[in-house]
Amino acid sequence: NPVAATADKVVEKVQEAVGSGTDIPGAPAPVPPSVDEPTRPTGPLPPKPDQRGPDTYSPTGQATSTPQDEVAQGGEFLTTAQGTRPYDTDHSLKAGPRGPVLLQDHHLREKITHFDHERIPERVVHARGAAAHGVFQGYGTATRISKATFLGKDVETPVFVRFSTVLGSRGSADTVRDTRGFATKFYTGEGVFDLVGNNIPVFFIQDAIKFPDVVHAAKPHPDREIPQAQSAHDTFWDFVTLHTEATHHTLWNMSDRGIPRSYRMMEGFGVHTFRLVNAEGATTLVKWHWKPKLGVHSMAWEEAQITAGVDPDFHRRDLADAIEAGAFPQWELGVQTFPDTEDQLFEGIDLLDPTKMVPEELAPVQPVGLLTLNANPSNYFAETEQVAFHVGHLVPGIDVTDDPLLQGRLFSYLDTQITRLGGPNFSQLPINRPHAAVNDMLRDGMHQTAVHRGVAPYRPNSLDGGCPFLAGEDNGAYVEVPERVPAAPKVREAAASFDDHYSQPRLFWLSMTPTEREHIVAAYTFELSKCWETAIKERALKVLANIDGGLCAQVAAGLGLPAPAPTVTLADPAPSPALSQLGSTWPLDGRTVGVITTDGQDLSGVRSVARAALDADMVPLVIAPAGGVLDHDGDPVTVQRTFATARSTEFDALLVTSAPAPGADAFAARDAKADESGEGATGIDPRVVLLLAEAHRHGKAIGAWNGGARALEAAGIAPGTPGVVTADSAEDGLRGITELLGRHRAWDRFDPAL
Ligand code: HDE
Repeated sequence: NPVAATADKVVEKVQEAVGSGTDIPGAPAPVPPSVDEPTRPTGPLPPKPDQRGPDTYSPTGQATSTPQDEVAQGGEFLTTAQGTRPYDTDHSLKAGPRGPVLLQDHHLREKITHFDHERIPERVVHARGAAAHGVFQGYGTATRISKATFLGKDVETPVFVRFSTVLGSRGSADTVRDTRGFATKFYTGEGVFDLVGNNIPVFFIQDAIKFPDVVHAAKPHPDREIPQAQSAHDTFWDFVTLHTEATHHTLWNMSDRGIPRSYRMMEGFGVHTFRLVNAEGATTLVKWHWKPKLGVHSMAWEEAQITAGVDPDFHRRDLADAIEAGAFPQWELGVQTFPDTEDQLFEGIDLLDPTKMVPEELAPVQPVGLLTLNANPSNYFAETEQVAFHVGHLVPGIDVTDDPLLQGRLFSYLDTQITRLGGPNFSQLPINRPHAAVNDMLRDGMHQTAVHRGVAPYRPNSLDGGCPFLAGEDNGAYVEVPERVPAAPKVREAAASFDDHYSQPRLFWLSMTPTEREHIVAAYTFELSKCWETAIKERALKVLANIDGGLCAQVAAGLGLPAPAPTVTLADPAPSPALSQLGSTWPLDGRTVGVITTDGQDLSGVRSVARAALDADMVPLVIAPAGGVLDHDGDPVTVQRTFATARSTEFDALLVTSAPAPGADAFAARDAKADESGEGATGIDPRVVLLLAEAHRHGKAIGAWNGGARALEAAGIAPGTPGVVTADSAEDGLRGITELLGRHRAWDRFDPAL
């Protein structure tokens, strides 16, 4: 009887799963439950008005008072969302094993329904991000200008920092040419302060009302939804050439700043001017800066493009790996300070215009604290995805200015979370909860998780003791600076000082080294070549002519179009050397050194460079033909990358010992063929040749020892090329490339076309 057989199977399953019978027909006699069902509350109910639920215990031993986030994964058995233990989660409840699924299967419906709603809308911009926890330590140097207690000397404040690209959707690649977000949530004792900045100190537009327009233009075309995470398309260039205030930000995007090497090697900027207020009520205007301890570094454009394909999570992985390895990234927070004058100009620069920066040579960045990222999130969705930043999250001592872009942002960030996080209670999500005590009168709403007490959420009231009470300044109240608002007609206009769209782009251009300028020319040429409409390219050239004739002429040559004459003539501003990324040396922490070897080679050299690189806080990765371990000398060396998985873009430097000799691997046959034809026989694995050739093209440090020079030769790398070291031992090879690594690349060897 097949039905009876099935019933027996079900019983078996139940026995297997729960270990004891239930009232299923045919099941063995029930074993008494391990915990007695309570028949009545164990203690008296607490009296009103407390109204707390009884402190009972459940039969599974869970205390009902345990906070929900702790019980989410409590207990050893799988349960439904209601805490009931299903005996099977792999089969729907059916009328027989081949029969229809029953509507009564709550477990099935709950599981599928929850899954159907697992995704929330991605951020409308900055959708792709990576984040980390950390700590901010105040130096106390800012107390003169701000009463914010987290800036006080040695005050330690927990932080959560989210880095992001702007244009791409959540699954897009990290290494695209784009602005990067740098948003920091400080959980201060006085409430949450969010510093929601970017890695570029200026913005595309001067008024928030244009934000939907610039984003519509920069996002993929609405008909076919391409290109993803790119600015190299018609609508972007149409917008930025018709709104010439975007010229400055676009120039930064086309520079190396648009393709950072790592989130750890990026500056951050608050962009707008903020107003700080000290204990005496005196105000100072400031611009926020994050300065990375590792310096500012970028990828080469070709590297960024290759990486977007071979490792789209490159920046995310880089950040997480560094933190996991204990190489905690650090930034100094600094401020440029300006007197809070009525005109809010500094050296003729309008401090309310977010398309302008103030050169550091005119207003030095003064350090006020240190940020250290020291822990990775435990759950991407709960933390990185659900974190909600807002420029309006301010603490006493920090206030805003009338920058029209900032003013619009003060509305937008709260508004967007209501759609994205499904209601107004997102600040109750664990990652968004302030560490300061919260006692608001906000009630109810979607996803309310607080069980508010009392009957009078208004004040004053005579029923709940009049609480909560209002703080005065003495108790840390946030009091807006009573800034005087100019008596002026209501207009939809910008100040005349906002009309200068070219002097700062020219300043940036003049501050670049020749190599950096070559990269900018190449980037404009690439992006504009991707545009379809000639009229847009021609308009872009007109904009470039106003920045610099040489820049315009070179891009025009690349596009095959005539270079127009400038329409604006400007006196040359003094360059700001601080804007250039080249010319300094930086710590080597976290730099990746690939050590290319094969079994049978100098393993003791490999071991010794790996150890030396680790000791110097670098990351050595052994690259060999196949995975596993190399152990011909009895002391095994673990292989981290194979010739198939290694790509040059992952490495800041390469060291190579003798690569496979002819006949030693699968490529011997190919070489043999090449031998017959008398061409191209090298005996070197072509993947090693590619690794070395790419690293060489991208100006990376390369060292060879123990016959490794043959591999260099196969890759067409001439001995004595700048940044290439041939050494007698592995240790000498490492020493040779270390000095170069601090300067990031062998710039004199760098191919400008990349
Ligand atoms: Fe944003 N921006 N933005 N932005 N922004 C958002 O908020 C907006 C601007 C920045 O990691 C959104 O929660 C307007 C400048 C970062 O979660 C949204 C304007 C700067 C992040 C929004 C700007 C930024 C955002 C989308 C023009 C640098 C990611 C999702 C007035 C100073 C934060 C969200 C994170 C995110 C609006 C311009 C930085 C829609 C209206 C300038 C780093 O609210």
